[in-house]
Amino acid sequence: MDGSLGARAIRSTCPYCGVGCGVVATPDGRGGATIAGDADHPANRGRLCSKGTALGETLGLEDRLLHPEVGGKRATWDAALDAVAEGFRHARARHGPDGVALYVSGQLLTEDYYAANRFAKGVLGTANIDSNSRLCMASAVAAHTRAFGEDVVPGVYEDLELADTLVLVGSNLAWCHPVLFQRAMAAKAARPAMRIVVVDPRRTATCEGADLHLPLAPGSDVALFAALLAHLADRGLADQAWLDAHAEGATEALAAARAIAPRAAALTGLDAGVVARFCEMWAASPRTVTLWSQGVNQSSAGTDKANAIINCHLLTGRIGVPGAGPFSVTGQPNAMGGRETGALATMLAGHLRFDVPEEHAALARFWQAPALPTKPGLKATQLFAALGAGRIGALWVMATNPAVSLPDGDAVRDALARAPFLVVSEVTRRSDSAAFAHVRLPALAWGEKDGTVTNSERVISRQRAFLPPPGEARPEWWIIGQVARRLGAPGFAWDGPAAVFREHAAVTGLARPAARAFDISGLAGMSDADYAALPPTRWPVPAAGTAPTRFFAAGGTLAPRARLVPTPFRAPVEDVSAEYPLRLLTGRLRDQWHMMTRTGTVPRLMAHSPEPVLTLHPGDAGGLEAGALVEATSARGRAVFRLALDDAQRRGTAFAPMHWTAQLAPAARVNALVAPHADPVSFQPELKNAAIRIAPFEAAWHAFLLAPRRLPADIAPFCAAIPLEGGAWRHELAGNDAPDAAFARLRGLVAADGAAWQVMEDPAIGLHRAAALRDGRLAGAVLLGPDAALPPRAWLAALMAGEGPLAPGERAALLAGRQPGGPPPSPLVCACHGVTAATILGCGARDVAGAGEATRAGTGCGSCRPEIATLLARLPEDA
Ligand SMILES: Nc1nc2c(c(=O)[nH]1)N[C@H]1C(S)=C(S)[C@@H](COP(=O)(O)OP(=O)(O)OC[C@H]3O[C@@H](n4cnc5c(=O)[nH]c(N)nc54)[C@H](O)[C@@H]3O)O[C@H]1N2
Ligand SMILES: Nc1nc2c(c(=O)[nH]1)N[C@H]1C(S)=C(S)[C@@H](COP(=O)(O)OP(=O)(O)OC[C@H]3O[C@@H](n4cnc5c(=O)[nH]c(N)nc54)[C@H](O)[C@@H]3O)O[C@H]1N2
Ligand code: SF4
Ligand SMILES: [Mo]
Repeated sequence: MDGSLGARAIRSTCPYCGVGCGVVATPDGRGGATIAGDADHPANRGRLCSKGTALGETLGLEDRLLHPEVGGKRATWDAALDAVAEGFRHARARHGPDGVALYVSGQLLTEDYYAANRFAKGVLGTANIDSNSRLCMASAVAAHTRAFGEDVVPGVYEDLELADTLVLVGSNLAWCHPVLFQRAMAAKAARPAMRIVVVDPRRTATCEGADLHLPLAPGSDVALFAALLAHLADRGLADQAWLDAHAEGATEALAAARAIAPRAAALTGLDAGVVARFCEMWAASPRTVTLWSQGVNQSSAGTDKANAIINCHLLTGRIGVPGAGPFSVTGQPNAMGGRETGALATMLAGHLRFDVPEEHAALARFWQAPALPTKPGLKATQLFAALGAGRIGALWVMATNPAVSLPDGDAVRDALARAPFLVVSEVTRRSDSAAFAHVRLPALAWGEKDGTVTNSERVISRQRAFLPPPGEARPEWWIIGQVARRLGAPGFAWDGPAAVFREHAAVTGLARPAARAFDISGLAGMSDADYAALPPTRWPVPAAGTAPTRFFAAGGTLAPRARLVPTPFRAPVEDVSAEYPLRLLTGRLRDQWHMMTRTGTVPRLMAHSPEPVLTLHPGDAGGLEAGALVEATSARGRAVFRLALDDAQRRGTAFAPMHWTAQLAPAARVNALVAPHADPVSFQPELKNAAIRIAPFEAAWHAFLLAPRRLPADIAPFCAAIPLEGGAWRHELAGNDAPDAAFARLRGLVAADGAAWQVMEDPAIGLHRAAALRDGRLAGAVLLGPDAALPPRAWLAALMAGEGPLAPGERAALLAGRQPGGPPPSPLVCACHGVTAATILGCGARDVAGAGEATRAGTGCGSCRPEIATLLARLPEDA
């Protein structure tokens, strides 16, 4: 399968989640492209989710960083590269190799990741290179390594479809790995006996397709899987022959599990009958896949949680066979690539180990790196603590936004502000972290860069360029190589990504004669043309011998032997108290990607959840009303959100999204609340368990403001900026100054010169409304009142994009915000076809398929299908 298809279409890979869907991009010749699913890619066979479908809308250059900057001023590449080299030379001379660092990302291509790791460990001689994968996959990596001796995902996606029971633990698959979820749902539709179980404190969209939901207490997964392990042994399901041949540690692991099992219901807060039912289902189904994600990994017991899951598969030998196995899904498009290149503080490169002298020596020789570090470096949270303490003289951040994504967010921002020398490689000018940088380097973005990524099932796919490089943006591997050579390093003379890849592939053969699961040395001799045409390729690809599709197949060899690990129960580090009575779970929304630098400016993707919302169970609301602004406070900091009430939320917990930053909603940065407590084995921080309290956000006024452009997000103590179709922006605001003064100030910001204003004010009740008209069209509006109960926004927002002059009736209705005779406002459900909840509820259909036929809702990417089902389920029987 070649990269090019016909005249202009190019195959590439989606830059978002670890499913790694293949796409076909057809550039329009004007800097844009249409994006479709690649029917030939094994991950998705043509499917895409809402984010993948909207990729074509993220290609604009408006916010792009297009030129290097030094000290906030545009610089030539030579000057910028000299500055970076000099900054690192100086810092290393002053602080030693432990006083310089790189912080990188699972959104780098494998080639970039390889170059960064060789630069840090081989040239700077520091192991201080860590990745945002520390916040994401570190617990899975540590658990795999403990259980299998190496970081290996045994199974493949097809196993999800072949399983009789699919257990999803701490995974909101419907929103976060939508195409995998769709594959699982299609398998269940074809084989209704298939069972899906969701283990998550919240009833998420993923539960819509589930047969059983276990809303366990946050952090208690180890207790559930301890109960399961004991149950499996009691039922005589331990596969003794398999254990004898392939594994060790079963006795100790079982003893630890038996010590917890009697308390499983109490510790998980689940009904004992539900725990028993779960154990029965798992036990009765030899073909079981237990898939996990961040509800497991992002925990101070993350590694134990993952090993508790793997233990159950090892005890029963349910691993490495079609339809069975533990399955850690990766988050980022190239989370796996970072693990393969070893661009983490705890790894060397290519699954080579710090603690094996021959492997260390082989790599030092290969890289001509006499100063190759001999022990692990600082992990993400330690790295930023060291930066704050003045122990890091130079830091280079690539393709990640630590100011927002790391826990203890305010302290991280302070550390970045105090960094003696900070380099940020970015694609956007609007990143919270780049704002602190001394040197900003413009990197190529998706669609422009060229290389490989590896998805959750070990399939290496090409990301291919289909757009020309804009401005002076350059590939990351090139930038790194230029700095390395300025520091006098040998090597780094690559003429393209293929050369980098070949070098990386060669490293994976260095462990020989020791056996290594991760071996792609068979690709080390690939020609440039082969690389250009590389079809999706699952590792391993050894230079000689056969490559298994699944690792640890029964009867196969395990090298080294698998290990069951005892996992004693530990509660989350922060406990709730009278002062902080709620547990805050954080995570993702369906249509947003991380810190929103790409998805946050696409109106269609912002329409589903336009504002940062904190969700509580109605029983925990304590008189607070949905739609109000609330302030969450923890021992670390505070953040402000719009309140939603939902009985899908577990009592005693709150949920808030991770996505908002200082760019769009400065008060709603959730990591201001989260402490940097980390798992003692993986050092992955506990991002899902902050103890908080909620109080009303005291505001003298609330408002929304429509403007033809985006306004700075610091115009009010609470601001959430929302892009609208047609280029205008909506700003949800609240503040504490005098309402009339705020109103005048906000009107000034709309600044519609020469506009005619309609104004309505009743200061006695704190009501101030104004709409600006230019050429008979709505050019801006400020609607301000004493509380959050403001007029609806949808109609006015649509008018901002309208073409012709307003009708008299429309003009008269502007300050009421309601279209004369129009439908009541209703939230958007289907982002692909713009279908609202009201339309779906009113269409007469009773099921998702019927609603699709009647309204097209759910017939695009399908990501909203669980939500449509939930909506329809709420219809009364006789409706
Ligand atoms: N739409 C979208 N998709 C994405 C991303 C995105 O930003 N947006 N990011 C990608 C990335 S990098 C990642 S890592 C993945 C993450 O994918 P997921 O891990 O599926 O997503 P999260 O929302 O972080 O968390 C999953 C669930 O864990 C639950 N949870 C919290 N605490 C616990 C617990 O103690 N036990 C259990 N069992 N569950 C718990 C939460 O309620 C939440 O529903 O998504 C990827 N896909
Ligand atoms: N509270 C809480 N915090 C979390 C999580 C959580 O669940 N809860 N999840 C954690 C997880 S799993 C993850 S993965 C992290 C993600 O957190 P981050 O990595 O900080 O999130 P992104 O917004 O994806 O950051 C990527 C940055 O790189 C830029 N970029 C995009 N493409 C390129 C490129 O090609 N080259 C370069 N140089 N830059 C590029 C983007 O503009 C963006 O600023 O957040 C973590 N933080
Ligand atoms: S599931 Fe969606 S976000 Fe993930 S790779 Fe596929 S299209 Fe991209
Ligand atoms: Mo992640």
